[in-house]
Amino acid sequence: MAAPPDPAPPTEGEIAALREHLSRPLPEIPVKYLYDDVGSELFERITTLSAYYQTRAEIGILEQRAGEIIELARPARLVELGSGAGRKIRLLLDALGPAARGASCTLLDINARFLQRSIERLGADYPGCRFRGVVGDFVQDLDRLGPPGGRLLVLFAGTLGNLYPDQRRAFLRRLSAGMDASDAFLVGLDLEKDPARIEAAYNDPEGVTAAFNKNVLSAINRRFGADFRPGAFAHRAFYDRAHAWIEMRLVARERQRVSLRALGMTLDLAEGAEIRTEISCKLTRESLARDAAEADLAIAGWYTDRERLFALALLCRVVA
Ligand code: AVJ
Repeated sequence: MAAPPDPAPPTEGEIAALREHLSRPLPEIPVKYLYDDVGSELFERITTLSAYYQTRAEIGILEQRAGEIIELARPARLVELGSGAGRKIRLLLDALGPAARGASCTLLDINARFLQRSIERLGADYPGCRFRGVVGDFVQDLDRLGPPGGRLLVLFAGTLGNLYPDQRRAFLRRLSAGMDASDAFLVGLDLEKDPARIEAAYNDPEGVTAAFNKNVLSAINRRFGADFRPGAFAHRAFYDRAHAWIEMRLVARERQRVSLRALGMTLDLAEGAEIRTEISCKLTRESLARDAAEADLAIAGWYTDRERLFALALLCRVVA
């Protein structure tokens, strides 16, 4: 299959959204720009770091409980949001067993190259299953996931936590509105815990998370004709107890002016000025149940690792 084309130039909507984010009292860069080719590779490296417990914990739960989850959901179709390298979906496909033959599996990811690679590899390893790739954003492109009925929708890795609480509730409402009684939603959640354990996972001594964070500036340079100097920024990640989220920021090491050609904008930053690049909310069963109820969803299955670091929740529509 031919290499995916270079991403199209930014749309007016993308330009307006970035301008709005960078113009906030605390300038921000939308989290999706962390996942260009370099960023997606760096995230794969993060998942192998000893301090980053989330991936190991989630895979451990899936290895133990995927059979139960499939038994409960009985899906004819799998739909994964933010599929990345496509490693975890394999554990669900394996749990489907012979039923994987003739099943269909749709993968949605913001990175076309990663998506194509996953589709090719999965297609080779699960010959009877029909794979389809959708390049898109899991928040905006829910309507491109096919009709309701018999689907297990999946969002792994704690990626739900990248949404602000109001965005999370809106996302769950929209997702639920597109589901019927035979659909289910499996979501991975990083759980609230000792802040020191969380902060260690985002401040690894290997410096991979710092590189992942700074790389977003190179991605913005390429996509929007900006002239950020990643070396002129320091990585910062800290736990915000009030909001129960970890936050990544970039701190200006010196006073600087950045021009963003595509936005027709310059950004003046004093030494020590910060740009927010990611939040990652940590949840509890109770906080998820509350948000789910608002979206006519209920927790039908709750699966955690022994240390209760991470959870997988199976949500189903509340049928009146
Ligand atoms: C893939 C969004 C779940 O928030 O933990 C890893 C991304 N950021 N290290 C997370 C991430 C910094 C990760 N998610």
